[in-house]
Amino acid sequence: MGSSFTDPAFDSAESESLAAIQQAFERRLEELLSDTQGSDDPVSQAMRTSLLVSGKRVRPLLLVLAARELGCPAPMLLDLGASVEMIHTASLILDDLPCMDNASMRRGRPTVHRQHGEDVAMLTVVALLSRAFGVVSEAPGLSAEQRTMMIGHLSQAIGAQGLVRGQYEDLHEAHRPRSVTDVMITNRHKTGVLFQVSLRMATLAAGTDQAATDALERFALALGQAYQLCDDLGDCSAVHGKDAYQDRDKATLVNLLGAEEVRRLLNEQLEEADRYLTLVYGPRSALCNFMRSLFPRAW
Ligand code: GRG
Repeated sequence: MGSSFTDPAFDSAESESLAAIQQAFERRLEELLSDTQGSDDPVSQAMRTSLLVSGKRVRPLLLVLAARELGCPAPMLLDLGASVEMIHTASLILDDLPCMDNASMRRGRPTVHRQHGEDVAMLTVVALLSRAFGVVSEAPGLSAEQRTMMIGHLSQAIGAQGLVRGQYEDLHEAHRPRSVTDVMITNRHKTGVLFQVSLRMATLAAGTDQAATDALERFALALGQAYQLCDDLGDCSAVHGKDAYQDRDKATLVNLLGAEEVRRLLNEQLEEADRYLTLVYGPRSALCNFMRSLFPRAW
């Protein structure tokens, strides 16, 4: 996950186009928050500082790359990616609160509640979630049916059987003895579902057939497991800009199985992700190269 967009995994043309997508995405995020610009209310300021900082933008880039390679035109994709990034950022702010992970640093900066207080942090979460749904409802070039389906999938991904469930399990189960399957289910809810909904939005935007939709959702879930395993291995904590050793006492797979076995599992998940991608795009795709760049030690 320590990738930059000049990784050797990309050939120069792809690298250029990925950098261009990333720049366009940052500009669009800024535009979508334009009503908060120059505002001196702390919630608007916290929305800007939490969102318009150096996140890796993995989920929006997955969405945009997947949909572009399915032939979908670009403008609406940036907005859809922005909505997912707003939800992801909201989840990080909530996760950092003293009643949850009690983190002091995020994305290389003091956490929102440390900067502005817990009340502002919680209101910022609500404001970002609300804006995320607003962005989908206004995104250009979508039919009413596409919008409704996307909003339904996003709501499920966040809800009691999605991110919320993963977070609850992480807070309340992770300090007890757990099986490998239990931990993988939590990881799926904490990380996989937001990757899955990003790919789902890409396939809905592109109007893809069911077989490709299924394959890309399986790709996303395998990638989500790999991402979480990489995080557990600690290979990535520096680039997260979050507190180190936060997982020391948790039943992570590294604590249960040891680092070597987790590296083997990580490679297994990446191979699975690769297989599903190949089914849809063939052996060479920008999405595949992007995935590889996220795990430089595995390849
Ligand atoms: C309010 C949307 C919402 C959810 C409520 C708090 C909560 C439930 C869920 C949080 C779950 C959680 C903390 C998942 C962590 C997933 C993860 C791998 C985070 C790190 O993602 P990166 O590496 O970080 O993409 P950056 O900062 O680069 O975006």
